[in-house]
Amino acid sequence: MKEAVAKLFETAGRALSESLGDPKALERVRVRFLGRKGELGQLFKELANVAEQERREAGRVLNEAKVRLEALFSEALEKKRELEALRSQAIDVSVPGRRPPAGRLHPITQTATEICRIFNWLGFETVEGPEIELDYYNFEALNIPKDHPARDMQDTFYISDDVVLRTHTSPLQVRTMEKRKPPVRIIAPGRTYRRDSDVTHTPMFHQVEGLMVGEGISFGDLKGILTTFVHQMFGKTVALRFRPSFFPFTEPSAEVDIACVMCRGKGCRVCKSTGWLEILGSGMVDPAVYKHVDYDPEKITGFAFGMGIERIAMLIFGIDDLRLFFENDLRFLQQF
Ligand code: 2NM
Repeated sequence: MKEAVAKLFETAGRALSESLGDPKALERVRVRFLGRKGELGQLFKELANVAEQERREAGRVLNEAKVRLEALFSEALEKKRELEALRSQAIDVSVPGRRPPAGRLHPITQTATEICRIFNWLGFETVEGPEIELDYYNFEALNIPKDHPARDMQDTFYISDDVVLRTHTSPLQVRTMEKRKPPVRIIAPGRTYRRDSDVTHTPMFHQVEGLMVGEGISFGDLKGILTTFVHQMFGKTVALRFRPSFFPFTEPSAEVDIACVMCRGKGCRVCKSTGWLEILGSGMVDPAVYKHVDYDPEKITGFAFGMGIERIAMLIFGIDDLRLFFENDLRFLQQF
């Protein structure tokens, strides 16, 4: 009997290790040895043929074998479950990664950021302020009198008699001068609003305005700073010119043109055959503005400038329709 049991263990052990990877085979092996008509059961039946004086001992051996065999199978079953768990959790490190969808900055934001970066590098501090503004800061303090055409109901969104949506970011320059003593060197980006809507105008658009005031600031400083800006923004070889203009808050005033970025000055549809593109307005701050912020116009001089970001972005990126910036079509935005 002992030999038979030892033999049983030997074959069972071999069968077990051969069937480990395969759950069905494992069950087959279990039935073969431990099932009702299994090999161990067969040995129990043979107990009847064992000599009486040895039967007790043989029975003990068989019972012990049954316990050990069952333990062996449940161990194998446990191992099999662990293997399956590992297999189902396995990570295939060779599968190519999936890139998470990433957003990006709107081309208007990119352009405004670049403009501010250049002026920050020139020592200008970026300031921001309210889009809902007092008539006083938007017009009065900027030397735009009550009967000036810029204040026309046609152009301005009025919230009440003395509150408007800012039509430019200049009110921020006034607010900053009111708070700080000269010298002041600031750049003010932001949203601006005008009652205008056609192919080349949207009721909301973006501006960057700058201001540099202090003792002894001249028109030469204006030309130097704005020339440096144009060279940084559009390239060092681009031609530019200062052309006389008018703004209520500056005197003298000048607009800056650059040689057309499309035809390099030869004349095309973009520059309307002039070879030049207007990109910003500027001038020496009118003494009337200093009176409103309690600066002494006898001591303090300075210049200011302003530009539309949409226009700059169109030139930089070669976009021919302003409205594309406001449609939020991902096919358009993903190009930048
Ligand atoms: C422009 C053109 C010229 C300007 C003036 C001022 C202030 F507050 F100092 F008077 N801020 N911005 C200015 C001057 C803006 O935009 C085309």
